[in-house]
Amino acid sequence: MRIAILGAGSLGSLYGALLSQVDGVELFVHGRGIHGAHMAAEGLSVEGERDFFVSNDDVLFSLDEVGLPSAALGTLDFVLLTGKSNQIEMLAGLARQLLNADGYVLSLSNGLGHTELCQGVLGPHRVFAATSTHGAWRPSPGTVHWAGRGETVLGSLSGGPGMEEAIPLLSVLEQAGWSPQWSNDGIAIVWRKVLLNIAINPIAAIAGVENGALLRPELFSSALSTMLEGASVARLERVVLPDDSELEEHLRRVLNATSENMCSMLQDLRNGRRTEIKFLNQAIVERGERVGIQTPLNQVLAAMINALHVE
Ligand code: KPL
Repeated sequence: MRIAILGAGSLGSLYGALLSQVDGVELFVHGRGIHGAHMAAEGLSVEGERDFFVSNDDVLFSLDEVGLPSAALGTLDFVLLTGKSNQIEMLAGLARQLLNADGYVLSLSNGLGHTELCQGVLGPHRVFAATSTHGAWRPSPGTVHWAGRGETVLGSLSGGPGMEEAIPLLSVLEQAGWSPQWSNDGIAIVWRKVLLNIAINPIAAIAGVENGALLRPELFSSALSTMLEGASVARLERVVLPDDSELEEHLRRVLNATSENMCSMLQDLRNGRRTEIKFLNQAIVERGERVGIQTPLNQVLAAMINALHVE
């Protein structure tokens, strides 16, 4: 099976590294900048939950600055988009060039709207919903630290492929050690991940703490209230969610599993990168206005993160 990872930052590099260990997978990992250049020149090191090295003899690493390798065009069975939400439209355009006639795409990005952008570029028949709650960050270029085992969930979207089409990828992800789950409600899985990110990311980023610190009662209650504001918007959009106590339990589980991780928003701020706030808390505020409810906690958090952005 030929699989590509496009937008290989921390999470994408981790998915690539584990998939590279599975027999029968031909892997192509497309990155950029100094991390991408290190992977292409010297390979990729993984540390944390597992320590191992991926040689550049075993994986085709390529660089956005150089372009897609022509040998890969039109040959890929599955493309995983792991870039930031604001890169997904561009990455979906690259995926269109890479996929074979029966190939599929999934976007593991955070936030609302990226899956619809993929469907717009590639057509709904090629797109799965997907989420990941694994924790990963980059201590140095060419190295990814796996900072917490989370969950990988794939799901179907209206007009999109179903479980039968996902089985080959689910089986490879299982062999790579990801224990993937399947859902027939792709919209709900994207929202459940968004609810975690609006609760965890801005608070951990502003406080400058690892995820586990949000288990402290005062931070946990702020995170939970922010999450439940988002859940009210989702329910008014007719998204089917579990009840609040189950959402709370999910938040606690992910904070425990990724307690030593620096969330992606904290990493973005520390590295002077634009955050995904527009697709997270800011999107909740805008959608709340559309369905007629106020979301003051999300509004304050979005304003604070926007004020911290380096232009
Ligand atoms: O998705 C994440 C992120 O950091 O963006 C979590 C699951 C919160 C892990 O840190």
